[in-house]
Amino acid sequence: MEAGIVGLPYIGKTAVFSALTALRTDTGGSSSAKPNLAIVQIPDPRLAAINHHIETQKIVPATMQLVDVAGLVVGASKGEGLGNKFLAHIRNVDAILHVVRCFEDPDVPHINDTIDPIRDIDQVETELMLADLEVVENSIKNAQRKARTGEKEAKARLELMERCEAQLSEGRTLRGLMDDLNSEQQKLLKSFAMLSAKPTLFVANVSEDDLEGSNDHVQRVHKYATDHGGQMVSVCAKLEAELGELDETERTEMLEGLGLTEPALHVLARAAYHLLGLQSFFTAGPKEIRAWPVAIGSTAPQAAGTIHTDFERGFIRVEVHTVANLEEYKSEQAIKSAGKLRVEGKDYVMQDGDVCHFLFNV
Ligand SMILES: Nc1nc2c(ncn2[C@@H]2O[C@H](COP(=O)(O)OP(=O)(O)OP(=O)(O)O)[C@@H](O)[C@H]2O)c(=O)[nH]1
Ligand SMILES: [Mg+2]
Repeated sequence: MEAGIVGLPYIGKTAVFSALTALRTDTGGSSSAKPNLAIVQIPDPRLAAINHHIETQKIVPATMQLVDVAGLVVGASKGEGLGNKFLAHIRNVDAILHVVRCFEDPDVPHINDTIDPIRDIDQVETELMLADLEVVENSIKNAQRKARTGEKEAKARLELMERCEAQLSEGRTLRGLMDDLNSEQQKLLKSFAMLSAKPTLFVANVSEDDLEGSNDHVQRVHKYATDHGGQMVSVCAKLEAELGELDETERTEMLEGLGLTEPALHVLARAAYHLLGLQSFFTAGPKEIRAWPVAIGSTAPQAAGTIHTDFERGFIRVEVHTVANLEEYKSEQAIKSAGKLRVEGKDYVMQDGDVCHFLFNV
């Protein structure tokens, strides 16, 4: 699973990417077509909470893959700039982090000269929708041909594509259509990898003097996100980059000085993880305490399969408790003695934060 950072040129995408990956990538306004790829760790306070009661040699957080796509220019859907190449990068991601410039800084030029996040969002989303419209129109032609021969599957495809065409013609993203579709149609639409259908998180890149995001620009992005089937997180990429340079103690001091409990970046990383439809379960032992990513709604055998494919095949049962159980009873032995250790079978649907011991036979 992979999230992609998307937005207009020079609005802080690489700054957000670098901060998230703690890489010191040079942010000199690259706009190259080669995307930057990185693995991002998902900060999770529950790992330390587990470690408070279970000693271990190492702690391994969950991760997700992140791509820094170069800036999208107006006309990309018609091949402007490195248009089609950019759009192809976006097509491959499972979710979009749409960075929007909300900070004022006369030293940093803006491609549209003024700061207006809604205009910027509109320009980017229009390119995505135009690219989708092209796919939709071609698919309609194709499906019409096949439907004439009585192919049932083609009829369903035609009906869905016509709905997509209507939605896009009204200037609305396919994201907004998802909820109105039945599960079969959703699955079909996903198979087309439409750009404007991808789950989207708007990342408002705010000024250092407006960390709460109370200024007008941020409020407008928030409203837009709510009205257009997206979510929003605000971060100050510049400040996050500075925080990343500090050691643990200095960072805590700086955050306290700002009245924050954790970097906004942590909030962003977790939001992106959820946007990808992922949640974590834990394994904990003397060798390692580890968070594992698993798709929301996965069963216990599928979760076991993320550790090792053999574990899925040979799954017998899983013993489960929670971080809250551990905090109350202080040890896994005590949880068991209190009768709170659950034993679940192959139909068990994993819950976020389950601490697991899998039993399997290979
Ligand atoms: N004041 C201020 N400047 C920022 C902030 N975020 C980024 N910048 C500056 O804005 C400029 C562009 O930032 P980048 O991160 O390279 O922007 P980008 O969107 O990746 O640009 P392209 O890859 O060229 O499309 C750099 O000079 C950054 O230092 C911020 O939060 N505040
Ligand atoms: Mg960049």
